[in-house]
Amino acid sequence: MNSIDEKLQPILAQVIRRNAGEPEFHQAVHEVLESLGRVVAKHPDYLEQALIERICEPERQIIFRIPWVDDKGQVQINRGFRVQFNSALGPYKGGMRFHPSVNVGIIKFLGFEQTFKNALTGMPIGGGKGGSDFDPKGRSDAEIMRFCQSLMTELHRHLGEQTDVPAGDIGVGGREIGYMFGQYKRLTNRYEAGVFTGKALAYGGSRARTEATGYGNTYFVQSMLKTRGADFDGKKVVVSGSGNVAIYSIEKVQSFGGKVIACSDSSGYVVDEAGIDLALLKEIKNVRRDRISEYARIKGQGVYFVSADKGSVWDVPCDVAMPSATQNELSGKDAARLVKNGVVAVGEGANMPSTPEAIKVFQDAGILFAPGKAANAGGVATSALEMQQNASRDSWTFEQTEARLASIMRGIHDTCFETAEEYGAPGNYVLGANIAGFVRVAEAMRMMGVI
Ligand code: NDP
Ligand code: 2IT
Repeated sequence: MNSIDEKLQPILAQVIRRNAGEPEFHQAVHEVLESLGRVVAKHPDYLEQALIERICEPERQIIFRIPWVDDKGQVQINRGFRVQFNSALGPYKGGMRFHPSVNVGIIKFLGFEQTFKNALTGMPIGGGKGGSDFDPKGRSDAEIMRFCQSLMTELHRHLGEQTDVPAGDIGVGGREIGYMFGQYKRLTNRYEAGVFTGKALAYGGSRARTEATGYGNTYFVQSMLKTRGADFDGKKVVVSGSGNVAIYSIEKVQSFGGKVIACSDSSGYVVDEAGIDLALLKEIKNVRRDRISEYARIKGQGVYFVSADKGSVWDVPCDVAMPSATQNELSGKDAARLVKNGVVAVGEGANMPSTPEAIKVFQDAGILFAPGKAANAGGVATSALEMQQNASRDSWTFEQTEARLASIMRGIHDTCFETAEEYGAPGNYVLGANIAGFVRVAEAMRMMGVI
């Protein structure tokens, strides 16, 4: 791990003291503070005005009870969260995650990262994140609907198209957004389309939003490869996960001539040297909502499944790795194996999927490494385009929307690349993303006084 400038160490100590038992949040703050030593050397006023301390403290944290009745008539209780992290650049913006592992520390790390990510997009959006420890696996449609309605019965009072605009994340896709938006509309008696993004096209969604995160990460990796005169053509790619981000990364990589040979879910991974059959994967995951082992069972000969207790998808040799499942899914050991097997680029589709040890291994080996807050920003950037279409009561074509996404991703790549050079760390996209994102938020806050 790189060290933190001694002027910034008390800030980390304070964050750890104030947010005890929240290791993911500490990890996310640690990484950003590592990058900021070079900034405070140039701008001591950021320290004098306590801008870094202020950015590390969420503006508001909401924790609430979600009671609901399951199909057997039993009362279930979950916990809901919304962390409204920073509104210097616009309304709080960020997804909702439904997963049993969700707790306040995880939502806080995600909201913190989101603040810088959203700043990097150049769009007028602040940072926030929410979710629940609800586990959607095995739940009926009716249960999902009742849960979403109960959640929104509390959360609606904290939202608004100018206040806080949620979207999807792990366990939250079009179906859940529909139920949450429907209940919001009912409770407020307002058709406020811009209060949610990731909506279906039928009621104010944007074309290309579903695809945007995976497509965006692929565009980012393409830009990184280009700095070394390379491209995706003929490259072997491994993508972890098989959810929204993974599926649309696979789709775009394939369209660029890359061959995705493995993907996973929490139960294990599949390898298909002929290239993942995306139509089958979409059918298994989006229609049947089944496990990844089904892919190997249906494909048969030559395609195999390895369960999660027997190995990791990062055991599969590849040229490009795109971790697209969850935080800390790629360890230092995994990174060392990937490097040994000849990986040349890593693009983080998920939020904080590589551990600090893994990032160090990649950077020491001179691998092109794109941190999630830059590489997966295409999702939220397209959410901002959805808000723009809602505000103007307009609807753009797929081509027009994807062209905006592609140009935003190239812009983020170039900003990170150039910022790293300017601050004396050429090729370090982590440093470039952290500094460029931070400076945008800090400048806006400085101009607004002590807020
Ligand atoms: P989905 O729910 O669609 O898919 C998540 C995938 O990751 C599933 O294959 C899931 O497997 C796997 N996964 C989730 N948790 C774990 C875990 N603890 N261990 C192993 N595998 C796990 O979510 P998304 O594709 O939307 O999100 C994936 C990542 O991308 C997250 O980190 C999210 O924060 C990030 N992201 C998402 C954006 C979006 O627009 N959706 C935008 C930017 C980032 P299983 O089904 O077995 O649980
Ligand atoms: O992590 C993320 O950027 C998301 N889950 C998408 C957020 C959004 O508001 O579109």
